[in-house]
Order: sequence, then structure tokens, then C-alpha cells
Amino acid sequence: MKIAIMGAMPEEIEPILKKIGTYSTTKYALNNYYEGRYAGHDIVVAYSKIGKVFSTLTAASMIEKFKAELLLFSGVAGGINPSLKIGDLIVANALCQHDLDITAFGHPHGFVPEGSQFINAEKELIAIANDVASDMNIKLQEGIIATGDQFVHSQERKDWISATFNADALEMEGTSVAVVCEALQVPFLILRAISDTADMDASFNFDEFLESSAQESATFIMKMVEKIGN
Ligand code: 3QA
Repeated sequence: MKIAIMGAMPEEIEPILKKIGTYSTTKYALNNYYEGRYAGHDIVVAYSKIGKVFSTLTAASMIEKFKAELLLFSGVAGGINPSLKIGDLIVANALCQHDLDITAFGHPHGFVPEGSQFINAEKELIAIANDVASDMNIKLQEGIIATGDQFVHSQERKDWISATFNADALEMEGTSVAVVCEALQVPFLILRAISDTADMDASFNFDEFLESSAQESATFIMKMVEKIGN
């Protein structure tokens, strides 16, 4: 099976490319796509650049151009749920867009006609993730991930996202990737390791923990690839 592994930033895919070892590079749509093999699978890896627009383009390209049949996202996130500490892993069981707002017309936050406020994740892939977590003897939290084109660094915004969507973590790409995968009927999983808690210390913590948290997520994702059947 051909598996796409994507991140948003170079730091999020570097440990994955290192693990794959040898790969070819293809330039497409102003980005680099890396193809190699791992654990009996064809793999395509890319980082999209930050935000919903770039991640939509990359996810769609990985599926339509590079023929990925399954997509795994690996990266970091801001924690909302106080049980999530820096370095902890969360897998999305539902995702939403916290910055999508046509509430002026009486719609709920994150909703547009013919869309849905939440996108549900694949139960089968979450089950594999839970197996990997028990194999590795580490804690994996399941929860709601809220996506928006904002680096959140205020308690007020974080509290609003928590109250409005009951979200456990936030980031800038997961829901756009989920929208693409749902529409193109490709199973997906969004995994994130916490790099900061989206409060006034967020940018400082993010700089300090981006690399180590990205590594936690990448290690886990590669274990998942090893578990996924051919
Ligand atoms: C942040 C990255 C973007 O791809 C989303 C990290 C971790 N903490 C977050 C927070 N709010 C929103 N998202 C996150 N990723 C991009 S800004 C830093 C760019 O530095 C998840 C995430 N609190 C580049 C150097 O100038």
C-alpha cells in the first residue's frame, strides 16, 4: 500500500526522512515530495508549509498526483486539555475549524452549508494507534483537535476554543487534511505531540520543544507504518 506521511514544517518530517534513509525527490506545485520504502510500503513524505491552505494543497497532491492510499499526519500541537503536557501524544478522533465563522447567518462556529462542524476520524487507524501505544508502553490520548490559521498564544482564545468546540488540542493543518481525505475517501490519521499550551508562553515553549515533540510524533508514526498491513 502507498502511504503518505505529511507534516507542516521541516522539523516535523526530518526524523521520518532519516528513518526512511534513501528516497527520491520530486518537485511538484512549488513543493518537494520524497518517495521511498519503509516496512514493505511505498511511502511519500512532504511538509506542506504552515496553515490550512498549504496543507490542503499538499494532502490533495499526495493523493491525486502521488497516488497515496492512506495518509498519516505527524507533527506538534498546542495543548488545551490540562491533562496534555508538553511531549504527550494526542490522536484526533474528531476535528474542526475554529476560525471558520458564518455565525452572522445563525450557523454554529466551524460550520458552512454542505460541510460539517466536526469531521470524524477513522476508527480502524485509531485502533492501530492504540495498539502501538500499548506496545511502546506510552500514553496516547484521543480527543478533539481544533484547526485554524492562527498560532494561538493567549489564554482567552484558548478558553474560547475549548468552550466552543470542547477541543483538547489545537494546530493549523489537521482539519484541512481531514477534509481532503474524507472527500477523496482516503483513510487518515492526525497525530500530534504537544509543543506548548497555547498560552502567553506558547512561542517560547514552541521554540524550545518543537524538535523533541516532532521527534516523539515521528517515532510513533513510523511504528504505526510497521503495524499497517500490506
Ligand atoms: C506553528 C506550527 C504550525 O504548523 C501549527 C506548529 C503548535 N502550537 C500551536 C499553537 N497554535 C497553533 N498551532 C500550533 N503547528 C507555526 S508558527 C511558528 C513558525 O516558526 C502546531 C502548533 N499554539 C517559524 C520560525 O519563524
